[in-house]
Amino acid sequence: MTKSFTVKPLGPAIGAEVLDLNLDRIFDQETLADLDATLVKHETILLRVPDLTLEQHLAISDYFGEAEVHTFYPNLGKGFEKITLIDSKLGDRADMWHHDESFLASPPIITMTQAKILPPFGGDTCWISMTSAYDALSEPMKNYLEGLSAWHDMNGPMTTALRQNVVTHDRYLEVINMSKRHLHKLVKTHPVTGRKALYLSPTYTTHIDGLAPAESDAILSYLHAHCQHIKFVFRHRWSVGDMVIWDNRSVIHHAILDYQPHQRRMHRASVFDRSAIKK
Ligand SMILES: O=C(O)CCC(=O)C(=O)O
Repeated sequence: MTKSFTVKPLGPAIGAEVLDLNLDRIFDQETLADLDATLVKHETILLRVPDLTLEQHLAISDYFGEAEVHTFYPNLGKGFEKITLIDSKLGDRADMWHHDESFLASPPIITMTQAKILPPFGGDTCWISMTSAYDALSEPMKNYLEGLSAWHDMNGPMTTALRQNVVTHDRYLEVINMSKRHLHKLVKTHPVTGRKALYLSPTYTTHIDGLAPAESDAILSYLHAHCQHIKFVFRHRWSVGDMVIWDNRSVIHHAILDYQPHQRRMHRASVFDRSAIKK
């Protein structure tokens, strides 16, 4: 059977648009498997699907893994708890580089976000290919990082959001009290492609285990600057109905907060690896 869509790469390392996708075939296992393969290859893919229903959004997420109820963002409720809401009117903006929920032991592997309300300008999202950033390091640096792990902690960015007074204290204090943090390897291998990727973000990564604070700060700040080189970045200007799916095992992302006082509202679903849940 021929593929039910075509793929247009949007950059040399990261980003591709899925064209001519027939939504009637969105539930075909073959179509979903092709989407999965396209995602893994291009790390971040764009679908223009303004007619996608909430049920279809959940059906796609169900193919990729076990959809979560997000740790701290609100959701649609009423049977749609697994559709997370990121709405600037509620104070949620995601304007920081991060892997989704890397403070968890098994963070979501894939996230799919659809634009519902957009500001008249701005509000783009950017993704960094952490595989390309890894590939561009020297061999001695790759060897040095190989054995290292770093802590990812939820409380830093939550406390910042509280200090900025953009979210309600009840909601975020509850989250801060969960005090979630986890130690992850600094270099992870993608289970499908076998490619290595850096695993760190200025948002959640607090320090490299076992290093003196000054050593850890110096290496993390070098790595953050290295990853954020524009040659590793894919940037998308949203239209209402666009859905972007990204592979958290290969990319970090950042939504640009340059549209105030306008509203920006996104629906998103993120999924855990089912094989990791069973362990
Ligand atoms: O709103 C966006 O564009 C990105 C949202 C985000 O960071 C997330 O879903 O984790």
